[in-house]
Amino acid sequence: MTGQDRTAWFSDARFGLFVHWGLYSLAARHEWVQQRERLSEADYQRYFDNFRADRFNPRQWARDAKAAGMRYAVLTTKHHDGFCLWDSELTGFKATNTPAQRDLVAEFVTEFRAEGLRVGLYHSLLDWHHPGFTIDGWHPQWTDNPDNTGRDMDRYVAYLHGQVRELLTAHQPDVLWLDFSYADDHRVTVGKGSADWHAEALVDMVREISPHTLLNDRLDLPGSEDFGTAEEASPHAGNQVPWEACRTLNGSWGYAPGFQEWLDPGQVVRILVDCVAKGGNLLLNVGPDGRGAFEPRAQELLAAVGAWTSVHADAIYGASGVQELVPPPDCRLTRSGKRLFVHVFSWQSGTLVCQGLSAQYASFLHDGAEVRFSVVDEEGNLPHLSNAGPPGSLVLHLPARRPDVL
Ligand code: FUL
Repeated sequence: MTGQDRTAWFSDARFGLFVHWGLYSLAARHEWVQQRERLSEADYQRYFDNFRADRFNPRQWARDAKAAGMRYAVLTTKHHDGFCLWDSELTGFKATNTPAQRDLVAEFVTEFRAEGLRVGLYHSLLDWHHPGFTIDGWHPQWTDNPDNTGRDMDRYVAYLHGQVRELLTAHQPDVLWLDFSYADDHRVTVGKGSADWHAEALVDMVREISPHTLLNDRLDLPGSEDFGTAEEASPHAGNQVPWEACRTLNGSWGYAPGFQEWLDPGQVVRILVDCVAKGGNLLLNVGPDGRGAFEPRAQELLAAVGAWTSVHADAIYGASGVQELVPPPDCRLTRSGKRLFVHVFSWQSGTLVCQGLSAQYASFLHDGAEVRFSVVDEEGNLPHLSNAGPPGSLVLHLPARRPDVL
């Protein structure tokens, strides 16, 4: 299967859900809590012993994602702490050995697919739990064993490949989201790039077992990726490969109620539009709580975003970015076939001058109401307005009040 065949659905889908869930969700203060607070294995074991997942309802997660207008979802099967959400035969450090006693990945895949969503699996290349993983400068126990005595990266890599094989074989995911290599970090000596993960063999295995699975770019093996990733930012326009920006709602990927600065639905919509206008996707994260539920405010936010995406679907799904035109100030442009969509981020009542645009008809997308327009004459004037803009510019006549869609 060619890369383009594989990515067609992805470039149409535009909007997905990222889910970070694991033992760190019980600590409730960031998914890197083990490293940041230098927690001992014993400290961390308490979360394993109390991981019940009694409010885990993946059908509800899928419905919340669908309500927002998301078309796919990516779940952390294992984050850097090494805890596995599925029933891996290669470790005892897994959800089926906690009080939860459930294969959470299998349930997630089944329920999301049943709701018509594509599924992606995030899998960490790093592993702070595996005894073979060569400790680096970010590891909680690094200071205890800086020489990595007794550690064996080959053993870890065999484990990593074996686990990816398990996931691919069981689920043939639509996306495999590996995370991450850190080539530019001077504090670490391993995990810096593709050689440490035996990345070529890993990619061959992915292509062989599950040819339709999309791979991200975090193996640092140029040419192997189906899409690029950006974190907490949108890349500039003009990227050649498909790309996806992933974003937190409040600065933490894992559940962290203490992180109070949340994006509001309007900000999320603008981030989504900005991504599409630049030719990319948005993967928006929700960190379920320690019992497996989405917080009410996350559900409310997803529903509010969905109220917008449902009436603006034509401008998002299957739409592309517009590189060749300069949008009016604080606006974004997306296109679908012959239809061009002008997204007005800050409302400007009166006239909105759109240079380089022409139109036969203009309307609001949410309700189909006509938007009247004029074209600037050769002297730069409109019938009732001089110096309206460059000759030939399309001028939209907007109502004083912004339509109340969000
Ligand atoms: C990063 C990770 O270290 C974060 O915890 C998170 O998973 C983010 C999406 O990728 O590289």
